[in-house]
Amino acid sequence: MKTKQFAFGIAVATACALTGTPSQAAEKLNVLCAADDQWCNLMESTFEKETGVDVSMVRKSSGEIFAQIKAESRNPKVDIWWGGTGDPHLQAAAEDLTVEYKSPQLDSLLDWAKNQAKDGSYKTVGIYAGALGIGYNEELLKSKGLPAPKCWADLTNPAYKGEIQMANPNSSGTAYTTLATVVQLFGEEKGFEFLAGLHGNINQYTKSGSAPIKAAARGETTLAITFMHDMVKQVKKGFPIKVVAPCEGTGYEVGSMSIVKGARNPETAQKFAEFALRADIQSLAADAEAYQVPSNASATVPDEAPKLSDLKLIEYDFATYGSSDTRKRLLKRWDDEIKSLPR
Ligand code: S7P
Repeated sequence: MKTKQFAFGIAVATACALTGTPSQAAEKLNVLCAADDQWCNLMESTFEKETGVDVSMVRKSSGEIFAQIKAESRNPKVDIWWGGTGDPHLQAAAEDLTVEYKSPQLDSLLDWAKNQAKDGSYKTVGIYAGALGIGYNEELLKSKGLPAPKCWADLTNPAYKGEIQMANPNSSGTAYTTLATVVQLFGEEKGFEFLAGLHGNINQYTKSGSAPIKAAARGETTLAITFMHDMVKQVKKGFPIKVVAPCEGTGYEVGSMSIVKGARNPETAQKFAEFALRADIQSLAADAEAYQVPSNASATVPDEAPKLSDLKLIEYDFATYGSSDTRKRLLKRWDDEIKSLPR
């Protein structure tokens, strides 16, 4: 991206020097993207091709994006935040870091996407959904003689010591969804007891949410906690990954999009938001091996997308777990009581 911009700059400067006319600056857009790189890149190139806008797209994890937007709030450098779990988008809305934008396409969206917009006072909107699960490398599990997990509770079995990987919930939206899910499933005290037991079996807390299942695919960890659609991607690539829907039920994300308050290119950000909500654009996700359920009711749902209606989904309380107080409190409690425990 940088090389392209540089080359473009030289070409324009040379043309101006020859003709003596001032250059007309290309429309620009700064996007922070929390989906997988492949999908971020596809969105960038498709939007650039369609509109001629010069997009700078950077991939980061959801918690990191929230922290960056908050840190830059007096002098925002980002125009739009596309993708990533919905809770930090809601927190950004509540902290007035993002702006209200009611898309004319709202009525074309599924209820969970509209509810996300309502919960966030229309400062955010749902773009896709996906459920959490447990994934494991079947060959590694067999070779180590380990039992196949069926439930969240199984993950505290000491037989799995050093065999499980998940992300750090401070940086990763996936891992915060995991934390909020177990608290909603088991209650806060029991949920933290579960997390303490799980901690004893964790080999690494990664920065990115999908990293653990990629590591399982490569044989670097036996088990991983991630979104099921990220597991399906590895299965499709031919890796021996098994996807488990935990027996107690599971949480899910409403992947979201928000326009940053004080964005330098607010109209172009709205243009991108409209582009990202369109059915034809959401239908491209499978081309980037992204298997979430799209929010536009007319978009094509990839055949590979785990069917949310077949899963025992909890009634995830997005308003509570995306609120500033709850998210800050749970992350602090996780840092104080879980992360610091010996392993
Ligand atoms: O890979 C796609 C996906 O799982 O990544 C997003 C998630 O927030 C990843 O970033 P984190 O590192 O913050 O966990 C999800 O929204 C998306 O479905």
